[in-house]
Amino acid sequence: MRLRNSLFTIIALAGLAACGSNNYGTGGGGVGGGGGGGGGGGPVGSVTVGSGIQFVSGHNGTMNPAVDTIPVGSTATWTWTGSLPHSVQSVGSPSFVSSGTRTGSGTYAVTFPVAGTYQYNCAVHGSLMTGTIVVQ
Ligand SMILES: [Cu+2]
Repeated sequence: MRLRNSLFTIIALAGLAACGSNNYGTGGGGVGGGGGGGGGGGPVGSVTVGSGIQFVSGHNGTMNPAVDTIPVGSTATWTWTGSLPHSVQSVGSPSFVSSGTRTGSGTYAVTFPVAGTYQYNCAVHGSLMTGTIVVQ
């Protein structure tokens, strides 16, 4: 009887130790997972045109190429800033309707009803200034 009791105690303690170890591991993993989200934090599909020679994703901060992933059927919106002339010019296939060249301010919006990877640049600055909209 006495032996049986102490055996039980040892098993119970071993179980507690394992449990503590598991909790510690889980906590560490949670902290590590928090590092993933860098960037602008704005809505998906919002892109700044300028102020220099650049497209900048308002969502994740990527530039030249500014890369945004949006759901099928949603809209990408480009907003002009700065004093240089720029445009949003679809290149390659699949394509979308390009904007005109404009300077300083204003917006251009395109709705993407079909999935695909849409590449664009600026008609003024060409391959110096690029972006990609991934529709999925
Ligand atoms: Cu440009």
